Amino acid sequence: FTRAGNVNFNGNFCPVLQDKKFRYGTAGFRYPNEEMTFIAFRIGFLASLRARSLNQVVGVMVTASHNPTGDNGVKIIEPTGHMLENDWEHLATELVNANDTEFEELASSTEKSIMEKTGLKTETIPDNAKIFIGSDTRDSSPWLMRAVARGAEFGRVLKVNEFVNFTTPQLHYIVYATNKPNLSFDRLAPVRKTTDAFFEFIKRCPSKQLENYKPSLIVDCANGVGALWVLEYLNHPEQKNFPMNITLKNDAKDAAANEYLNRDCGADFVKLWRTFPRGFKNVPSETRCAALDGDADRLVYFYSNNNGVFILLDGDQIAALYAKFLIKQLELLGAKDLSIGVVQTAYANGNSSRYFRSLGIEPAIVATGVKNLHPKSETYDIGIYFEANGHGTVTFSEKFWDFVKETPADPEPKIMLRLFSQIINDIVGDGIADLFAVEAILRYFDWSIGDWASKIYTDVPSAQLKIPFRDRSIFQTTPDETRLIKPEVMQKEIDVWVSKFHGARAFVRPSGTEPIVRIYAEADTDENALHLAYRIAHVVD
Ligand code: NG1
Ligand code: ZN
Repeated sequence: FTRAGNVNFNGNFCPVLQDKKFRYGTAGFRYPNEEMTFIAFRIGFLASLRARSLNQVVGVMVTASHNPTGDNGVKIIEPTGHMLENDWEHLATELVNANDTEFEELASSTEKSIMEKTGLKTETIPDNAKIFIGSDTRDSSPWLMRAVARGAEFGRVLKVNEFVNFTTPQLHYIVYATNKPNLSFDRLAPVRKTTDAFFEFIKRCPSKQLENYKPSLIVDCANGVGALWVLEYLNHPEQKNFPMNITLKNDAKDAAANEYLNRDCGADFVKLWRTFPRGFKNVPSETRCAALDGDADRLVYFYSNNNGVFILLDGDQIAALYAKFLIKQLELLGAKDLSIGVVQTAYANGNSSRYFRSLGIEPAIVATGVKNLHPKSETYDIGIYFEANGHGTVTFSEKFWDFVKETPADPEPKIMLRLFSQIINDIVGDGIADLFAVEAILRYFDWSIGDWASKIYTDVPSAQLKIPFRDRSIFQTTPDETRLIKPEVMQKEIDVWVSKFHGARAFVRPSGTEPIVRIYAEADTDENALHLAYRIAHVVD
């Protein structure tokens, strides 16, 4: 490494690219892995300043989630387990875009001003300042972890723990738990929390004789780190009595894992193409299937019905299932003073939002990215947030925790609420914890996957396209991302096209993770939704 971290993972010198502007996007920095070394180094440096100014453990996750194996990324995790604060994202962007000669000077002036603001001497390294670096299964990850560690060292933090082959949500949870004085740090703590509560929940489900729910599930692991972790969940002390059996597919754990990571499989593939991932050809109809993404923070369900039609149950459907269960428990308890809310993005299927309205909940629409959904969700006693792509969870307020505290002779719905809150990873969206939460609720209602698909709502037809676009900075959207402010003409043309279709809506927004623009359209039929999306693609191109 040079002082600015300019060596890529092949060992080649890699000068900071000057013709490219890098941005801390929806999920940190995500680029082709050969461009990532100096970014990882500088993020390690910034994370060390964050850890020193707060005197706590800060996380850095190395992953490019659902993106192809040639990409990688880094993002900083706050001591609370949440996404990096906005002001610091700007600092990150500034540091990463500095050229090699500017960087050292900028690094030292940044360190000075941050430590001054904290009221500490520039060189202070408080005792609890520590960096946890996590990575998924990508080939380029070990190298980038080293770059992060060197960056942290450059920022004077030598206490660094590495968590290899970790899911993104596991790293978030461990950072959170380590900073909590009363929670013990243990790699398997979140796993046990979920499975113990799941066992207890299943024991207490009202219907003893199952008519519709079948306790078996096939999981597409996207050839990513989720495959290793689902096994950890199943490896429970009482594993012989595990209340369901799970078959893993696309669970390559060796060199092939990288070649096939997220390729024709995984939650993003299934959501985007609405079709079976590779390896699912012979799965019988009406069989419940689920897909994780490469770092296991997303989850979607799918199956083909008896007519051979592929049906997707995405993040919106999971949110609706959670809402149905949670509202039922609150009703049974007559607990009127606990607020319940739902947070979605512009990509939420129109019928999911209508379903929430029918339950008396007006969903809040915020900009794409968990960093925007999570804080809004925390404004409710029970906040359910999901991106349509399957990333989400449920958050709980202090009032909720007080309410579910164990007392003698607790009514059953209160126990079920408490257990549900333990199955879930309430710190961040977690594909595997969500999987157990979905299974628990389906078991509670004694529902087959077909019941879930038909008894809540059915999707309004929609289509999503992505088109390559180099200069995404020309786009500016409204805060909820449903309209373009710039280029103004483009929005006018979109409006004209939308008005030509029945029950339609559509929008475009620049991706925060890929050099593309995303197009989303809804209309009265699948063909029309796709047709409208293509029309809008022409407007953008
Ligand atoms: P971008 O590329 O900004 O649309 C995508 C997803 C987000 C989120 C991030 C992080 C869509 C439409 N967007 O962001 O929801 O998951 O990746 O991985 O799915
Ligand atoms: Zn992911």
